[in-house]
Amino acid sequence: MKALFQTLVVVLILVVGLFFVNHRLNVSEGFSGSDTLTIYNWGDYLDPDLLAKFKEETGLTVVYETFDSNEAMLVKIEQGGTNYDIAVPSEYMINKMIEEDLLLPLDHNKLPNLKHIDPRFMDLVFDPGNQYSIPYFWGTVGIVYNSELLDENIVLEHWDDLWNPKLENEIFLVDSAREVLGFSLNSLHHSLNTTDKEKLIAAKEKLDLLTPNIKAIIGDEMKLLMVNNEAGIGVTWSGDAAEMMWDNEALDYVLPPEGSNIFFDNMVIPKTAKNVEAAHQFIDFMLRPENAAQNAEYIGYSTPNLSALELMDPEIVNDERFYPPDAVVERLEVYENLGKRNLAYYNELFLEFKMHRK
Ligand code: N2P
Repeated sequence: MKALFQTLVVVLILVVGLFFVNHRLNVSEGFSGSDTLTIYNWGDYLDPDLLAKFKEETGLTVVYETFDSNEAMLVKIEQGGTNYDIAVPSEYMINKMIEEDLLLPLDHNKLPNLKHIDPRFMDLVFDPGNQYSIPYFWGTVGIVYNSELLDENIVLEHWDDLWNPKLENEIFLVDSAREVLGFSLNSLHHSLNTTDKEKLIAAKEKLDLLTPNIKAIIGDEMKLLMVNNEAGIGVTWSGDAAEMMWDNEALDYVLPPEGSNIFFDNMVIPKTAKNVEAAHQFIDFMLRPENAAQNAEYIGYSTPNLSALELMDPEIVNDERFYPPDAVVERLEVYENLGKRNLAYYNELFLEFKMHRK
């Protein structure tokens, strides 16, 4: 009898022990279970107070990870090491992920706040009917510059102005293949969706000539460096520029008239998600006007949420640099999903340019 009791106690201790080990492993590996939501977002792309609010409202544990390019995000999701419940890719990548069967169709009945989204941002070609993705932020690629640091004769209006020999070591570039090859293509009056090898090589060679003017090719840290007057010019995304401009009044943002990129970053649920219910809950939480407005005022990107715009500081919403009028939007191009090979070629050229920078 005593032996049986001892055995039972040992078994009980083992079971309880295993339960805790398993729980710890799950937490540290970002495992999504019924009480956990795992989010994969761009760096600096969500007000942390909103995350706290979501946790408090739902009682869920949130695991939050960030990426700095669509390509890096794709690799991580394809590898499947972590089961993300939410990711926030851009349009061409969403299209690619749909094609590769990596996304889960969304249940619009669970998204009552979807009605707040401006119809202009719904039903776009990369995801007809928004079957797989829900608008989060949108923006452009442009030039942010510091009028106090630059010689007053320097004009920054066109992409070609970046190649001015007087701008030696003055430019930060965002570390992203399509953005950098894109503006070089635009400077040559080519589409930033071209798949023509000659045009792409010409754009890459033109970038090589920009090398003396480039101070660094970087990610989110560009914001702090520009705010601290470390360089006069940055080529980056609009919302990052807006945030810099809030902290440094000498900065301004231009969209060159020969064209640039307009992007749409949407929330998706990867097929490997473990907590589909909570993922829908999070999407709807972010669609709530007061939350979308708070997020946009914190992050600086443009919100596609019409009801949120009404709650926001009119100075932000009426700023045409970040909410450009239709006439400007018409000059902008959305990245298309160019297919595996072409995307690889863009990445290859960008890598070559970065590695052989003299
Ligand atoms: C970086 C967010 C960039 C989003 N902070 C560009 N698609």
